[in-house]
Amino acid sequence: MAPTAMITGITGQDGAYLARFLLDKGYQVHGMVRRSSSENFERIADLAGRITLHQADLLDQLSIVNLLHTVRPREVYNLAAQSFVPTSWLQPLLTGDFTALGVTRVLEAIRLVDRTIRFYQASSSEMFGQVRTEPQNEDTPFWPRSPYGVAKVYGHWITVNYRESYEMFCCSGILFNHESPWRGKEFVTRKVTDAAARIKLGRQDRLKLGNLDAMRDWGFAGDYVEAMWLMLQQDQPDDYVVATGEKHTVRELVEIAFARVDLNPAQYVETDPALLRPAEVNHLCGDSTKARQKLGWRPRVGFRELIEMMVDADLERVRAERH
Ligand code: NAP
Ligand code: F7E
Repeated sequence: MAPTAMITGITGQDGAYLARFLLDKGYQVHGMVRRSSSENFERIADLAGRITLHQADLLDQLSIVNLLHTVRPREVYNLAAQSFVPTSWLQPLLTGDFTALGVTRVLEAIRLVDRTIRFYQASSSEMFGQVRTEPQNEDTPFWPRSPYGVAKVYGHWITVNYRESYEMFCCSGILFNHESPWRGKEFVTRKVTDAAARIKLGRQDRLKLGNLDAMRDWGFAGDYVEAMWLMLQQDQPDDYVVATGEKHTVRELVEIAFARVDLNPAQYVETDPALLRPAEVNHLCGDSTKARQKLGWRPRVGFRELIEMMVDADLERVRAERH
């Protein structure tokens, strides 16, 4: 019989890639979506009929319990979160409720309904924050720099705790930044690739950015969802860093994106102090040796290829827009 998976956050970037990955593996895929007055299923629209969506909310314990009773999955991937770092300063309590306590609600539902369900938690390199050592691996101490990062540290440790307390199969994937043409437009990669496309096509004049010196270890989301799945196929649950091991500045990202459309960024890009963060994560670079050795995982798409893929997709999308 086909294995069944339940994805929270299926409408997000990673949910859309993971749903396709699991369908290709022969899974029955179920997704949890929250109620909204207007549907926002753009990333999974073409999967209609192949996946089953259910209304529930990370804020509502009973809805998650009922969902697991109905679906009875073998695997649960908890991808839902308030995931935008700047919003976490504007809405720190809501971020804590979704991104931290939401994890406990899913774990409690699993504990009540079926403790053999395998659980994946979407942890983040933002937990390392003000990094102590480089590159960061599973043993690097956490020093989160935003309410989002703090909430993810809670989510990570509660996942470890349910594994240790109840012998549940709980894994925490500490994923470094991963991007794609489906990345939300507020994140810096997509903001830049979308702007490069719009400026090239005469639909935008300027691009305002914050800290151009920030460095990130950017990979491709399509590669990273494979690591999530691999973690749940092992004999023992564990935690893994997933990263490329290369870091680049926001400035380099801008240069590659604008070069792709033959434009000089100096003519269009300006910095705006309003986009600087109250506390910045200046640089991150991951060491995914454990994932490479134990899971046999490796990233396939490099940084330049990723940014060029995103610019090309944005050019196509902007060209197709009516104006
Ligand atoms: P995303 O595009 O922002 O998607 C977030 C998802 O969470 C959306 O489907 C959203 O639904 C859902 N959600 C938010 N609040 C919810 C609630 N109260 N109840 C139910 N669903 C809710 O994020 P992503 O980039 O795919 O990331 C997936 C996960 O990995 C997140 O937990 C993120 O924090 C984590 N992560 C991401 C990265 C990265 O670089 N992408 C790196 C490390 C960790 P709506 O469509 O209704 O808003
Ligand atoms: O910022 C700098 C900004 O918002 C990256 C989330 O998926 O990855 C993501 O969090 C860097 C920061 O991602 C702008 O200051 C400069 O240093 O794309 P971002 P993030 O904050 O790293 C982690 C792993 C997650 O877990 C999160 O969910 O870019 N930056 N200028 C800017 N960033 C934005 N957004 N906008 C700018 O104008």
